[in-house]
Amino acid sequence: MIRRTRDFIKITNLEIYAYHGVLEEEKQKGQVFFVNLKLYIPMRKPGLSDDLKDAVNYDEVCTLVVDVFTREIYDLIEKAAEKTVEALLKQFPAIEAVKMELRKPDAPITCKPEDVSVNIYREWHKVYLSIGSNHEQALGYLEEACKRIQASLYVKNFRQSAILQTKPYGPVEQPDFQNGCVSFETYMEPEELLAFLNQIEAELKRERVVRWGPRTIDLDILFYDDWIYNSEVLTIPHIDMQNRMFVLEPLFELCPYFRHPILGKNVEQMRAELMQKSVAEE
Ligand code: A4P
Ligand code: MG
Repeated sequence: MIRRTRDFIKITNLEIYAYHGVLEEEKQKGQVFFVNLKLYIPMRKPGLSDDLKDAVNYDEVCTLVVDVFTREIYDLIEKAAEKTVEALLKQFPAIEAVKMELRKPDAPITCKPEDVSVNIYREWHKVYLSIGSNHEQALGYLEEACKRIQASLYVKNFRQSAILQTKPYGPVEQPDFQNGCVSFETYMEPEELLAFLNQIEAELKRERVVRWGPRTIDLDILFYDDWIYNSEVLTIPHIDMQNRMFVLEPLFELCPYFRHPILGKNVEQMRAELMQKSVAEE
C-alpha cells in the first residue's frame, strides 16, 4: 500500500481577477475567481526544525498561483485549474499531491446557482518501466528514450538501472537484447502515460514487423504505484513480468522490496523463484 502524507497546507478563497471563459464578453471584461487549495506536504521536518527552508513557503505558493492564473487566458476553468496544479507540483517538489477548487461565482449561466466550481486532485505516482532494444544501435535508442522521458514536464526523480545484455525470450529467433528498467514519478494517468510512451516508441521509428520480433525500442509499464489496472489497451502490473528475467534482474536493482499487488511477492522473491524454475528446467 502506497502511503501518502495526510499533512496539508490549506489556502482558502484566494481572490484573483482573470479573463477565463468561453464567451467573448468574459474574455474582455473579466471576472472574479476564487482558488481553494490543499497542498499535501509532509510537515514533521519543519515541525521539528522550525526552519523555513524545510517548509513550503505559502507566500510563494500564492504568488505562483496568481502568476499562472493570469499569464494566459483559457476557455475552460478546468484548463486553468490543471495549469495551476501542474505549476505547483513542478515548482515545489515537496508537494506530494494537490487538491484544488476553482470557483467562478459570476459564471454566466441561465439558472442561478449560488456557486459553480471545478475540483481536481493530482498526485505524483511512482512508475517502473522495462526498456529494451535489440537493434544494432540498441544502447543509443535506450539512451534517447530515457532522455525523452526525463524531458517531460510531468516527470521527476528519474532513475535508471544498469543495462544488461539478454538472450531473446519467446518463440522468435532474433539478436540478443539490451534491457534495463527505469523508475520515475509522474502525474500522468495510466493511459496517458501509455500514449506518451507509445509516442516515444513511434518517434524512435519502432518497426513493428513481427510480434516479439526485432525492435528499435520497447517501453513497457511494469508498476504504477500499487495499482491494479485493466483495460482494452493496458494491463498493470505487466501481465508477464514475473516470467521474464530480463525484467526482474534490472528491476531488482531499483526496487528489490516492491511488492507485486496481485502476486503478493516482492521483486526479490519473484526473481529468486524464476531463477529456481530455470535451474529446474535445465
Ligand atoms: N499493453 C498492455 N499492457 C501494457 C503495459 N503494461 N505496458 C498493450 C505497455 N503496453 C501494454 O505491446 C502491444 C500492446 O500491449 C500495446 O500497444 C499496449 O496497448 P507492444 O509493446 O506495442 O507490442 P510488442 O512488444 O510487439 O508485443 P508484446 O506482447 O508487448 O511483446 P513484449 O511482451 O513487449 O515482448 N526478450 C528479451 N531478452 N528482451 C526483451 O526486451 N521483448 C520482447 C517483446 C520479446 N522478447 C524479449 C524482449
Ligand atoms: Mg511491449
